[in-house]
Amino acid sequence: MVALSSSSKIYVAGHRGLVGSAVVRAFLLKGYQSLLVRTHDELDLTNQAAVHGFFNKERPEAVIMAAARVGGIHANNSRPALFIRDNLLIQDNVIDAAYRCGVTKFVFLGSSCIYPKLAPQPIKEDYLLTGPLEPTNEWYAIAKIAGLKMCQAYRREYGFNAISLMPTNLYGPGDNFDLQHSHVLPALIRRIHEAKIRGDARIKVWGTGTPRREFLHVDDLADAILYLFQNYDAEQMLNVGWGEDVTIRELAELVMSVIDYRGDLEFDTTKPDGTPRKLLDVTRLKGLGWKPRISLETGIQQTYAWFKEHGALARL
Ligand code: GFB
Repeated sequence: MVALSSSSKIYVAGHRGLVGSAVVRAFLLKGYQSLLVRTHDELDLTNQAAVHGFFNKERPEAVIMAAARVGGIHANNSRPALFIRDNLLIQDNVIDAAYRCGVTKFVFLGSSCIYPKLAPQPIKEDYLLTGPLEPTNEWYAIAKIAGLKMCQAYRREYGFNAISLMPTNLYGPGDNFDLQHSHVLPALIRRIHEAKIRGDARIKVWGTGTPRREFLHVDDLADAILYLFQNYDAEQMLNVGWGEDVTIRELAELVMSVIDYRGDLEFDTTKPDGTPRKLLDVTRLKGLGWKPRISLETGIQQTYAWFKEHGALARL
């Protein structure tokens, strides 16, 4: 295991996003004092020269790669070029610069959408590249597959110590609550909250409500990242999930009960369902000694409290 101390310089890429901000919270709490961060205005990660210049100057010892172009089903489906271009550029620049500047530990983050649309459930890491992808997010998925393969290739050829983690659908404080471009959970929190305030009799839910999704609180993910940062140094990528999933209808009902909204659900079947199910098999991660703690109900309560305090447009 690579020895990194609490004073090691660790670059958290994407520290203002949902994942990056949770990583910063978790690492600070654990005593890591030398976190290096840059806003998008300070450093454009799609700019190769800027990224290499930054690494040459700052020479971080470790990197948590939480920077990515992300969004929900509509954002992915409507902006294929943006999603594949930005993600390929960002990860290519950061992985290569980190290797060239002697980074001794690199954590790459992917997504459960890298797996085939109709993969057997729960999805084991070995099912990667065994079938066609879900069309609504194949551009993002292809970029993420390229990222994890790049990490494996750099490990094999150059001995670069990169690990890759594949989180399931995430949510939590600092999420994007935009009604068009966000993921389902923040969209439902906002839509149901606003419907309650207006006194609407019903709310709209995209799709049929039958797809199943697994949700992991971002503070659990940050805890897993910290644990694996300290305890895992291998090529094999790891799924990070909660271990159970719910239908979108069940999710909407849970959010309604947390918000105490008594209206009806109306399903807008002109909107896509996406993949029918993507429950991750987390046997490997459990075997390494880590498990999540924040139940979906507790996590939604906490995220709703954050949303009420910060508002729809707030990011961390
Ligand atoms: O969270 P979501 O956008 O992403 O949608 P995916 C999950 C499910 O919730 C889909 C339904 O079946 C949506 O149709 N849904 C219902 C809604 N109401 C809404 C709503 O108001 N907003 C949204 N966004 N969905 C994403 C990928 O797929 O998952 C990304 O596109 C990434 O690439 C991410 O992998 C984790 O789970 O379908």
